Amino acid sequence: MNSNISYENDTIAAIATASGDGGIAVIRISGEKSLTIIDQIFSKSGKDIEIENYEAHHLYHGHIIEEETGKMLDEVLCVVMKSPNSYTGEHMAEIHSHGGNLVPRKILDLLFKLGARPANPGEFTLRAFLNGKMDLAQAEAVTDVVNAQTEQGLKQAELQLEGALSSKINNYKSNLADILAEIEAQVDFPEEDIDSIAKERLISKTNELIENISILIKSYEEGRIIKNGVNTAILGKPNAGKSSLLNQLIMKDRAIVSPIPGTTRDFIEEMIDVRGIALKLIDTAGIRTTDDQIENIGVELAKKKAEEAELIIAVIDSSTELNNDDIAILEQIKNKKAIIVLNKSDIEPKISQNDLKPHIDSKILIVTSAKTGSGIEDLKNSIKELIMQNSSQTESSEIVLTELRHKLALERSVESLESFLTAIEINESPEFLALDLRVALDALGEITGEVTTEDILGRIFSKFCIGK
Ligand SMILES: Nc1nc2c(ncn2[C@@H]2O[C@H](COP(=O)(O)OP(=O)(O)OP(=O)(O)O)[C@@H](O)[C@H]2O)c(=O)[nH]1
Ligand SMILES: [Mg+2]
Repeated sequence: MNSNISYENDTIAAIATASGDGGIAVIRISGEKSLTIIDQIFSKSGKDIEIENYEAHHLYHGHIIEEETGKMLDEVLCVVMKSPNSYTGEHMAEIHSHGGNLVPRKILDLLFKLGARPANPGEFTLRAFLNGKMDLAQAEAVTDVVNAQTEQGLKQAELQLEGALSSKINNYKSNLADILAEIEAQVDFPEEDIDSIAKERLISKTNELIENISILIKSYEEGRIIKNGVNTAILGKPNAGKSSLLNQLIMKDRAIVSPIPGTTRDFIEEMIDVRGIALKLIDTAGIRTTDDQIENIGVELAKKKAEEAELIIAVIDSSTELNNDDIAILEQIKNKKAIIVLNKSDIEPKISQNDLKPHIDSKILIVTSAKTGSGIEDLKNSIKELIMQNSSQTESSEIVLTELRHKLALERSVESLESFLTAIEINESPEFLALDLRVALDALGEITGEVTTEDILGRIFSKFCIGK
């Protein structure tokens, strides 16, 4: 067990499935008292067996009985898992009851009555980590699997859960530990300089390590996009076809479309998968100067969404003359990652691509018709191209960094390794050199969780759902 973290040994329970309509719900319990509590409410069908003699990971049919009243609550399946061979490493059980809101809730209440307490978000996985069933990077991946939005996001989360990131980090740690061991062997002979051959070797080993870690750090640009998706605002003057474009991209009639300028007032958000990238598309109110109070709120909101967005799709209506509203919008997004869409290509144009050129710098221009769908595939290609332009685009089987916490830890590790290189060049004492290396090693240990604090764990697991 992780030694510097306090560990509550009590028994926790939660409904692990999502609430609402559903055929089956799973209620989970973990901790010392799990089996004795289950024994008091679960009546197995057929031959009676002591709960201690249940076969682990084996589904038993039976009923949940309210002990006080003898009333049958539900017909269920029950599985027990015995410490240490369970997800949390503790005694565990799961009850598969009928779904809906009431039955699982009543079963959970029975568990609470008999001594279990409500599990905190992520507490089952926290226990799995504290009991050494998985390391911290793997535990973090559990919630990434649950929250994955795209195939690629899921793939990365699964890789991390299987330990692909951890094994990379462990590899760095082992190389670093070798260097540290050599330096520490010198600590007892502080008056002797490290011989020059050994010194060169240590420097070259450290450089190689820095290079490898830096490649992983670089992959965060791609990993961040894979995991979190990209906030994308659709901007343009009223009637440009923004809502029509949103509907085309998500392939359903989500936003109201009408020939009346100022149709969209509030913003509308939809997640879509564009060529493997999760986009959070935000359709906004048409931006123009207006006296209408409500429309104005929408316009301000649109501007705010534009500021927050990482990518802008600016829609220009090619069937009307370019006006000041268009130019103001193009001006506003000058320094942003943006694609310009010249829409309504199916009707007589009043604007040519050349008219737009002076206002859009080197931004990508795509001609579309949100009515017929022409140009939409080009738009999707350009979105992917633009978003991925700074990323290394690794093979999909290769692990990338998806977590800012990991990136920051790796950067700290590289910083200390660089400081070690500077120090060894000027023949600093071995004790001093070892210090830098230990800081670098600790930074790596934070990723896999050998070095951690309650605070770090609190922040990580509070993002989980209850029951996971
Ligand atoms: N011919 C043609 N009409 C289009 C196209 N795109 C949108 N329209 C029409 O233009 C009008 C405005 O479309 P919307 O999608 O509501 O425009 P909007 O930019 O969301 O407008 P606001 O919400 O008012 O800002 C509607 O009548 C659409 O049918 C297009 O590519 N070709
Ligand atoms: Mg609209």
